[in-house]
Amino acid sequence: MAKNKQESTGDRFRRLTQALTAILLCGVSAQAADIADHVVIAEVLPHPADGQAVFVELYNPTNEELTLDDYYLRSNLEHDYPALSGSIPAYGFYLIATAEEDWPDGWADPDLTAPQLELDPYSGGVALLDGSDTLDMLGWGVSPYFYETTPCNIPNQGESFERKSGSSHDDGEGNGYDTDNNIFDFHVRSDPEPQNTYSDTERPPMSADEATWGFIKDLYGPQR
Ligand SMILES: [Ca+2]
Ligand SMILES: [Ca+2]
Repeated sequence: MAKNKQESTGDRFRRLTQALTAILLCGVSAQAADIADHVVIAEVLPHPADGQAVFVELYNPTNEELTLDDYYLRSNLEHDYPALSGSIPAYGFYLIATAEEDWPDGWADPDLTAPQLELDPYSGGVALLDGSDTLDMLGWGVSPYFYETTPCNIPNQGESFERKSGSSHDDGEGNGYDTDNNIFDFHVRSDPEPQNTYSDTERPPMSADEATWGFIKDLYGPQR
């Protein structure tokens, strides 16, 4: 005859813990998978207001400094496109301006000036290449040269497109969210914030590994 085994409080707690861990890791993995593992286009101001200037800002969501020697930006199929140089810090930024004059006081200085980069203020796009590999694209308006899945809307003058930090945006957590759909991955900033290689770095939302360790420490307390 089968014994009716009573589940102990310890067993129940263990099962509950396992279930909670699984739920937590599923959620965190989905979030971490949407953070790019390469340099991305982080913020673009295609249609500056008076007193502003056109810029393209890049972000490095990885934990290592990356050299930009083979990196290029393209905004148009016919024009020459500028080669980048130098490097971008881990969790840091790199700023490209299209003109040397009229750069606003109070904005971070551009790391590179690239007059051959022509951004259309109404319907345009920009692509980031590493050698012949296209790493990332952002487009806006109607039928731009470059975009991912669905372009962003036509920008209002003075508003930038900023890549989000995650499925919801947190200003201090970088700009690494990349599902390859521009309309979901970017939001509009009414106060553009160009950041350069000297700007404070911003870590993307925590990785699955960090989340697992945090959860285990919370569960068992600090090691003695
Ligand atoms: Ca992308
Ligand atoms: Ca920015």
